[in-house]
Amino acid sequence: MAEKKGPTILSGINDPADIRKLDLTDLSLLAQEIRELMLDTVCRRGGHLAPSLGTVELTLAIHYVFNTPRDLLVWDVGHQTYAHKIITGRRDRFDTLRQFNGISGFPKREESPYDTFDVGHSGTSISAAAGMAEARCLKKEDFRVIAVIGDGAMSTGMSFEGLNWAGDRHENLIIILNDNEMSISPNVGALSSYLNRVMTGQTVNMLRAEIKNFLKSIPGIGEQMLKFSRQVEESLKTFFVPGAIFEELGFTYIGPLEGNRLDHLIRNLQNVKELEGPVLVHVVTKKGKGYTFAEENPSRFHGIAPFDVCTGRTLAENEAFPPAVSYTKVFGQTLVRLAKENPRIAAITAAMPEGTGLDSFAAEFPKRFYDVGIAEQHGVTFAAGLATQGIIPVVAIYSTFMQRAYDQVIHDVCLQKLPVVFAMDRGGFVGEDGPTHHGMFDFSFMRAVPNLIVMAPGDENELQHMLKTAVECGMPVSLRYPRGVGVGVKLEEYPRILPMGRGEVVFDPGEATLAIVAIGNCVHPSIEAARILQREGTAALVINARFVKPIDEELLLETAKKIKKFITVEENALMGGFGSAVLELFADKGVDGVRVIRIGLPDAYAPQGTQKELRRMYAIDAEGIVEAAQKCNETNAQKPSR
Ligand SMILES: Cc1ncc(C[n+]2csc(CCOP(=O)(O)OP(=O)(O)O)c2C)c(N)n1
Repeated sequence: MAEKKGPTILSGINDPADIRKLDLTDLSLLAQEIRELMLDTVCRRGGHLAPSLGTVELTLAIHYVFNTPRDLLVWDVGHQTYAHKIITGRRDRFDTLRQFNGISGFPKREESPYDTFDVGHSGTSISAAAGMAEARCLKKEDFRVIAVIGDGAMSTGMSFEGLNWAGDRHENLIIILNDNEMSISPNVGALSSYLNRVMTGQTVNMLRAEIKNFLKSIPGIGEQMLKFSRQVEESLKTFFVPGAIFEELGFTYIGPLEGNRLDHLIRNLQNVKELEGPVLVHVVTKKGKGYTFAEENPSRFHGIAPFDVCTGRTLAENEAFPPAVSYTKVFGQTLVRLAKENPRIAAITAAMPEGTGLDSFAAEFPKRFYDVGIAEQHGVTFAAGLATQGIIPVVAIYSTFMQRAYDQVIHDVCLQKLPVVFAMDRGGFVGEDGPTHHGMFDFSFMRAVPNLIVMAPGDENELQHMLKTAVECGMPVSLRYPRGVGVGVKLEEYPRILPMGRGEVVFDPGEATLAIVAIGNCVHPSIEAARILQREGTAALVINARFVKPIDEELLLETAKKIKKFITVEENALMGGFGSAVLELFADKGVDGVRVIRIGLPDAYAPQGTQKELRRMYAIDAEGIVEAAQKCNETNAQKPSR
């Protein structure tokens, strides 16, 4: 990286208005300085480096040409907005990126007037921008609305819905398609292939060749017509425009533009600004631009943990003793193993083969592996279709993105009792990606669905058993596990089937006066808490519930006969979650005199921070469980005796 010398151009940029005063040379230098700041920050903080490196010129050009924040700039996903953040008054706070109490890695309305829409999930920009354009009309105001969307996000159902709407409304709306041919992994699907043909000029050439062949084949007059067609070649070019698909949908198509060239972008955007109606600007950028490791491996640098700039290796990879294996890895390896034994198992991802750990499955069983693109809804119903034909689909989608496909879970899978397994990674706190990405609702929303079994393993070893149980039970199953490494327990050699709906006592100090009933990754902190409590003189029994549904009624009711104080622990919203299931059981069965304290997430969006910080903040850790137990003891002690 360049040494810091003297005042930089960036140090004088406090607002996009400052950018509009620069000439092209200084703008190019500014782009370089922004990249340096990004690299310097992300290598320490982690984050979405490759997407943000690719959009530096595009960001500068948009703010240069348009009158932001009066003109509204709407980003899709928002993981490519670091340059936008840096030039819109957040340069000095950029070092706090993704940290607890720091600036978000995504646009956030409360952070800046330049952030017009909170975002983190793909495919929202066109609809949100269309809504803003409509509001402009209702309010009789005059400003531009510009949505920036990647080629991956363009493939979501929502984007198609938005295009379908906006193309027919004829409102002024600019959609900038940032095409880098990548989603997180290489992009998939027919739209992606089409864009690729547009970029390489194949569509125009193919059509031209086809027409020429056709003309030649007409006996007698064909050759003459061909001559004539050469004369009208120019008009042919414009007739068979690249991007015709968008033209047909009602957009004026401009492009493909070179998205990492400031002069080219600025000149073209200045023209676009004058156009009326819906416009689609196709911009081609290089993901990871300016940092060789990211250019060469944009998937790896899509979202990266802290890393060494010189080697491109993450700090964890540099450690002599790698940490315990991740849940993701155990999931991926176990599925490969199960699929070897059972040829009916298939795996589906929605654009996240590496993130979900399905890359190993894809390598081993390419014919049984499906990357459907950022299309969670399609992925789930596609799985339902497979299941009707005797296939056992395992749909690996992060908890937060499964929210997209809730109707498909209810209507297409569970209503028909189809044996689809929903493997949901990133259940609970996701960490630095923050509120858009925490998986804090799945126990609640999955629990409510009839025919669906809801389970969560207490550790990585149990994940193996649960996956085997899930693929063999012949029912729809929701299986969630957390982001990150497991607790470090030994992995048994053979995954086995667990008894359905049965929990397990995992810590019994004898003569217990308190029962801690935990689910998923809260089991181990509960055991740790019980050990601390034991030293303090409180005997606490710990139950690994394993199943949110069917809940182990027998174990819980038997326990409630002897123990009158319960603490439930979950990394999920308290509303409708696991603790609620326990309360409902006790209420429905008329269990009297049992005090239940629920630990979990309150009715609020959790902020960003490390998982550890967030667990401390919400007291979903051993310390929090001990505090709850003490509170439970105090309230009991304070109760007036009758
Ligand atoms: C609904 C949803 N599913 C999955 C993701 C995870 N995700 C984040 S970015 C991304 C790829 C986006 O690709 P593209 O829009 O082309 O942007 P690029 O990163 O290439 O700039 C994916 C799959 C998400 N954010 N939202």
